[in-house]
Amino acid sequence: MNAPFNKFTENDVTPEAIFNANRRQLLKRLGLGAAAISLPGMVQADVLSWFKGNDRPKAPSGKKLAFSQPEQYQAKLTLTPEDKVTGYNNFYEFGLDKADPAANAASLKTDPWKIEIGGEVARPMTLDMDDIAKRFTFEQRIYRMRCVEAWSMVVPWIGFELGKLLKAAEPTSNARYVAFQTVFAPDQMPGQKDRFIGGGLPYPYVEGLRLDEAMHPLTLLTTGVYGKALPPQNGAPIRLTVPWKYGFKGIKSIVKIMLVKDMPPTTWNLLAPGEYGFYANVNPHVDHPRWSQATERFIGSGGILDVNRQPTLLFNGYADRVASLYKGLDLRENF
Ligand SMILES: Nc1nc2c(c(=O)[nH]1)N[C@H]1C(S)=C(S)[C@@H](COP(=O)(O)O)O[C@H]1N2
Ligand SMILES: [Mo]
Repeated sequence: MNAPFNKFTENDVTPEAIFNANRRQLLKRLGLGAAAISLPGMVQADVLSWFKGNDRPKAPSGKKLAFSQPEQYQAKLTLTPEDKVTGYNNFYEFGLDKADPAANAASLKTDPWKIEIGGEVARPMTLDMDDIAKRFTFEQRIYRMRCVEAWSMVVPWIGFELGKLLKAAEPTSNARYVAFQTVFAPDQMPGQKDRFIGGGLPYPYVEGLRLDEAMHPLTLLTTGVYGKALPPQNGAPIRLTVPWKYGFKGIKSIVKIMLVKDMPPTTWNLLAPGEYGFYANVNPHVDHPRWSQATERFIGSGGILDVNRQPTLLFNGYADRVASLYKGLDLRENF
């Protein structure tokens, strides 16, 4: 992403860009001066350690979850390895570097946890994670995941349809959008306290969906990954997964879900409205103002020399399921 303090784009830090470059040359090439060379977090882990593949944080082992594996959602796609799914993250509350969340997010207290569902509903409710496990059955769904920064993964998430929770709350006829909020806990989330650590985003992180998007069966509330409860860096204990949209829509560590009348504010849109829209549907034909979205770098099992560029798919490959939601909408205008 491109917070004010994150001076280079994802395209500048692809393996291609750093091939044959040592740390100093790289920083120079990125136009960063001597001061930047002392920025250890941003550059070293993402660019150097990460794709060397040798000093990633070990995947934490969360609690095993009970879940089914519905055939239609066990896509036959090459999975991104677990250590990358749980070690290469965006969670700016814990820092801007891809390795920061895995290193720092254990400070977040995720148990006990309460999530409030309210606003334009007949049955507002507050649930803890036990309530959620009792009311909803979890399924594994293998989904493509595409970050707006033009990298992608394939992830075996575990969760349940957001629509089932919303139905239980009984949206009123006024409800047209759903607004989500991440926990605000500056004492546990250094990025919420310090704008240099948190990239200058307004916190708490907020996101939103149109009600029909939220009710779509592909839209998940996610409680686990790789067979276990979510580790904190992936948004424990509960986060959103909307597989046809850019990753920033997948708000983590949710405490509040409000049904509302008007389009709610969203964090990246507040920061840079010309770059990150409300819809954020994955679309190879609508470029980010500063980089192409036509292709993406798939993060698989390879190391620094493997450059897995592949074409970006319209709606991230889910067009047959979701394109009808956007009939008559100009996708370029509503990016
Ligand atoms: N609260 C919060 N949620 C967030 C983010 C964040 O910084 N804070 N980053 C988003 C972005 S940009 C992406 S790509 C995904 C990354 O999810 P993952 O780390 O589980 O792959 O989380 C999204 N949810
Ligand atoms: Mo992202």
